[in-house]
Amino acid sequence: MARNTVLFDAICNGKANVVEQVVREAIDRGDNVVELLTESMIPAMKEIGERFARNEVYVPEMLISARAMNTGLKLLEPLLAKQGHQPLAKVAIGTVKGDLHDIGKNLVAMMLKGAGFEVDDLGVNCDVNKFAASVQKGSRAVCCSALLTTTMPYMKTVVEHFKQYPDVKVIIGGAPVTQAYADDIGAHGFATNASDAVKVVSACLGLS
Ligand code: B1M
Repeated sequence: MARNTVLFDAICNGKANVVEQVVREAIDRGDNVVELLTESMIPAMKEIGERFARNEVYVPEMLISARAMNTGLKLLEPLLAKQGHQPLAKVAIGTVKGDLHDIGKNLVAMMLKGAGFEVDDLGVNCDVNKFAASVQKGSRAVCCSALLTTTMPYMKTVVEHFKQYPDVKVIIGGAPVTQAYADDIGAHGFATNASDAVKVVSACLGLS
């Protein structure tokens, strides 16, 4: 599928009403929603980040783009999440302490739900106690998201904590995170994007 430039521009310019209209029309036409995400919506967030890095836009513009993106994601969520099946396993997901970015984390949560996992979404700014409480309630994997180089090191705190529970797998991801970093801190897995996260979580839990 080619890029939907109206959708791409609407997210970049923070036009939530246009995003809503275009996404609804795409759903009604039966367009491939995963391609809509990967070809138009995610690249728009990348573009806004590049503009921010070049000082062409500032935090308020990033925020309204994020709101526009979330408007589209809410419409896509029911299509990405299958209904009525037995969960494969319960997993916790959260953006780590100090970090408020949640779009990527939300996407990973949606794809995990769509693949049949029961997802305990802990939100943003999660400290290790939040992840631990979810494990006490049955989560077998802990998925950590970080978008800032300053919050990424908190993932090591999470990994260290769960070393005492060898059955609990810690899987990490987010724009600044790499496989080398995951290896360095001893995480069980690293995923580059939401569909990769499904594969990595499944593999770590012995489900694939
Ligand atoms: Co912020 N921000 N931001 N921001 N922001 C970045 C991350 C930045 C790269 C922009 C830039 O400079 N180019 C930069 C970080 C630089 C760095 O750390 N070196 C930055 C900065 C500096 C900041 C502030 C410090 C700005 C300020 O206040 N001066 C501030 C920090 C606030 C805080 O968290 N404490 C801040 C604030 C914000 C907003 C609130 C305005 C807003 C977030 C709104 C929200 O999330 N609700 C925002 C946004 C929107 C961005 C950018 C533009 C877009 C992020 C995004 O949603 N990407 C971002 C630029 C960029 O990333 N290029 C930027 C789309 C999303 C689908 O991708 O999150 O990477 P991503 O998720 C992917 C994968 O990474 C992976 O799968 C996802 C789907 O494919 N993945 C996982 C993610 N989590 C995973 C977990 C897993 C597995 C895979 O677990 C297993």
